[in-house]
Amino acid sequence: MEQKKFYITTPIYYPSDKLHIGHTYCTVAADAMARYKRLTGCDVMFLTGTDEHGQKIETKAKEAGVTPKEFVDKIVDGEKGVRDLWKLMNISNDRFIRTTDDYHVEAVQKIFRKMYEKGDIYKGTYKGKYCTPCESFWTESQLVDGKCPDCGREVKDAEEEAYFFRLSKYADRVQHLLEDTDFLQPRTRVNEMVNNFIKPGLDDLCVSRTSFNWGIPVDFDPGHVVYVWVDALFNYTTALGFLNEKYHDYDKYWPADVHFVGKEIVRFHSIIWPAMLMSMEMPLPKHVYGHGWLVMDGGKMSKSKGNVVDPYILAEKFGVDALRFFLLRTFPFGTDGNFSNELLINTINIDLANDLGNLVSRTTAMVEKYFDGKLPTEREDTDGDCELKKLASTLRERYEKQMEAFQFQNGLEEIFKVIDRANKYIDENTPWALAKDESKKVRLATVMYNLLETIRICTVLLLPFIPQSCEKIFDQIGACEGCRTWDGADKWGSLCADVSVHKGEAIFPRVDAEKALEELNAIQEAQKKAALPALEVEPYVEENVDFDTFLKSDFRAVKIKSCEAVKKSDKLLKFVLDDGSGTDRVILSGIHKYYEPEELVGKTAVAILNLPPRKMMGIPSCGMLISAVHKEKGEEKLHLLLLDDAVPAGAKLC
Ligand code: ME8
Repeated sequence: MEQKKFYITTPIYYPSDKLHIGHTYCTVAADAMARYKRLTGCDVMFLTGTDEHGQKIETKAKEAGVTPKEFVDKIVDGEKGVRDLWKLMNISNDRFIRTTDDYHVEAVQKIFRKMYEKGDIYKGTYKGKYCTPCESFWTESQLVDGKCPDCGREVKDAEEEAYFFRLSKYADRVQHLLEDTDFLQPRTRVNEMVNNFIKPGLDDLCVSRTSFNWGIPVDFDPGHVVYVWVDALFNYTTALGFLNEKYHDYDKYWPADVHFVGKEIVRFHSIIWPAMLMSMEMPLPKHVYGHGWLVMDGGKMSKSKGNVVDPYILAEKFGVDALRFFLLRTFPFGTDGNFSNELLINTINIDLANDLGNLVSRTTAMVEKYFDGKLPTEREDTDGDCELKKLASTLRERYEKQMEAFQFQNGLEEIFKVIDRANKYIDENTPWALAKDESKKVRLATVMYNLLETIRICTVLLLPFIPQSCEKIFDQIGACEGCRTWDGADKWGSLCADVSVHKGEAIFPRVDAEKALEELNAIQEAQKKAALPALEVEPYVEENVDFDTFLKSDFRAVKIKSCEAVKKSDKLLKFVLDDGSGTDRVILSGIHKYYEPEELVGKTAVAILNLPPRKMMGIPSCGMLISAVHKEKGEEKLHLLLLDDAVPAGAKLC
């Protein structure tokens, strides 16, 4: 029988910043799917990569004082860059594409020319609204409150000579694809696409730019670069060798079985992408799955809000498998999920440390203790064993159903139902009591074997999620190569009857929740602070004061004769000042947070004198010292306005 093929892709990421846990989510999901399909015996092609052109990258590179290519090279290939992150997360991609790779550039030029020669790309003038961060053109009717419907930011009027793709020509065929097939999943995304984008009328799509250079040049019209989304979407085919000589797997793997994409780019993948493929007369991918976002406190993660979560920090603290597991166990793939550190720690402690980890360590410890690590081969099954055996030996079927529908959370839920049942089975059978009675040794061995078998089956099916930990569990329970496989996962009794276990260290140590939370919260606070503007000055006053009023303000140079903290006040300093009048003046000022009294004595400051006296802590204050205030990284800073000591007391400031 011919081996089944499976081609899966992630979106290719913009290397405009370091990737965060939200980006990791989709790649981990795609990796679990790819591993699952390999486990079932498929010949898998798993592609990821980076989408490196466009205005945003050009602008960021300019800000950083480097070329766009140098800029993206650092984020893609540099330390803790995109490739490093996927290595860390144990991502098993078969290929990695960069859209700046020569073979891709040449292929996109050929694709653009083909659609042009066919008449599906034509030259016109673009007038419309452009969102620079999203690199998207919008019509007036698509804007939400006059802003970009994707990111909510300001759009600007844009007009340029440009090439257009006849998207409108394919509207009916795309609508049929969405409504009448299972191309786009989950189904809930279909209405949104049809009602918001297709029914209001699909305009032709602007597919070239002249306002910046960092893109693939249109080879027959210099000055134009290919719209970044056209360039990016075709990566799924050029990475297989479509219209290039770098690879030769296009016929083998295309069409893709599934593109995993985030919900905000479903529009590009379910409308524009199929329309362009139709134009190119290429087969369409079988599915596009639009997953939800990981949000923080209800909002999308973004560097400017300082609420991005760094996967490096989490992986280092809790382990890669724990992080992979958390992402797919906690959130349904199709909808948004609210990330929190508490949730992460709870999932690790409850599912991994308590349920799975304990099951493995209790079972292996008992086999070591009661049988010196090697089970005898005789068995004595009872009716009470049937439920566990049945549940475990039919698990693969239930799990498969969920995995085929990309329902990772449900697939894991099925496994954990069996793990829970196995833990209960230990309590029901009380092996420690059986061990006390020599005549119950065979029964004890049976209970142990049933537990090891259940663990083995669950571990096979956990392989796509926590591959490194599964290998450790297999080693601990003495699973032979043959019983670590998909075929072995629905065959009860695959484990050798006289199996030897090797209890090792705890695979998922319990996390000290309080300590870990404190550390993570401190890191996130620091991050939020770092995201605040470096310098912030008080808002400017719009209202004018008339000149005469201003002249009435009596600003003078004053010498600080003495300065002391006001009793029972954290903030107030009491200044005795020489204002040139011959009589001491007392002013209180709430600046103790910024200055120690001694450091100000003898200095020449500025005060406004003709304010009505004000009592503070029972002491009258006659005037006000002038300071400069601003915020630095959100923290208030104050500098008392000091003059050259040559300025005499009483000199008027005007
Ligand atoms: O969109 N939760 O690149 P990108 C879940 N280059 N997913 C998230 C997320 C979050 N908090 N934040 C981002 C692009 N993502 C294009 C793709 S494909 C031909 C071109 C997901 O780096 C987002 O939804 O901005 C998207 O699917 C992916 O990360 C890449 O986003």
